[in-house]
Amino acid sequence: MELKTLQFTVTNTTSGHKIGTLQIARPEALNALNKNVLQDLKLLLHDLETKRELRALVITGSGEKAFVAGADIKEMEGMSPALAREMAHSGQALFQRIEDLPFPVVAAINGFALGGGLELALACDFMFASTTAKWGLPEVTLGLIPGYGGTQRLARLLGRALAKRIALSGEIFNAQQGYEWGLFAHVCEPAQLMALAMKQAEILADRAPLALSWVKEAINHGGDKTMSEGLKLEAELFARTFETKDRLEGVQSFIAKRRPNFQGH
Ligand code: DAK
Repeated sequence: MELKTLQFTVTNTTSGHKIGTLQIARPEALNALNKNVLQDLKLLLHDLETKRELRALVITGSGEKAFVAGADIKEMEGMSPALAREMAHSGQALFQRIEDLPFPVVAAINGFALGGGLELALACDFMFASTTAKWGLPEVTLGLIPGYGGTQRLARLLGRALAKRIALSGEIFNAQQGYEWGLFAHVCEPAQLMALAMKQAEILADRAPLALSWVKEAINHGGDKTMSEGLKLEAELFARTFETKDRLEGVQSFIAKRRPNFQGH
């Protein structure tokens, strides 16, 4: 698989699990999401979904200035409404596949995360940010609205009032504001960001993989249901853990006072 706009590497943790690092690699355009990046993301996702060997993934941007400075504005100039609709549907489907990956995905925000860049981060499970992070949904300053799921995910994550404050103003916010609003799980110095995100990924990689995938499913899909439907989904997934070998391994390792070794079945 040849990726022109992404750097993807797999490393083994000290426990022998595989974690991936994905860097959006168009530093000359502050990693803006053009057609090539979206195409490469599609290829990579297909590979990740079919191989299913990763236990966690960290997504970041190349260079020191940006995570992703948005969808590529230069590609939008002559776009027809029909093409824009098609792009929105295919981009949304792509980001949904990121959200639905069966392992945790951490976004490491190393600078600008604007528009489509923030939307990409919102499809991840949570975000670590460096003090240099600058984030927001400036689409309205261009006469656009977010088209890759931003209005929906941000409102679900922070509530409607904050989502409107952010998406209607088009303002650019700093890392501290993101932390105070609960968007960023952690803020650190730029030099520490990748090491901390990788350490977090390593911790996640030691957890029971099926349990992680079902926590994601319960939170991501339960949140769109009524409380009673959400609880039903949780009970169903909880019961499913009792069909797994990892559930036995977890309980037995606790009783034997040793570290569990989860295999993902
Ligand atoms: N697209 C294309 N190129 C970009 C870019 C972007 N979003 N952001 C930066 N670049 C390019 C710049 O044009 C410049 O290229 P050259 O001029 O050197 O060729 C290079 O990256 C370096 O940027 P600057 O020289 O501007 O760097 P500064 O440090 O001075 O400024 C900045 C950094 C982030 C403040 C500035 O670059 C900026 O304002 N960038 C645009 C940020 C922005 O508005 N992002 C949101 C874009 S709207 C859709 C779905 C979703 C969306 C749209 C459509 N459909 C389904 C159709 C989402 C829309 C968005 O994301």
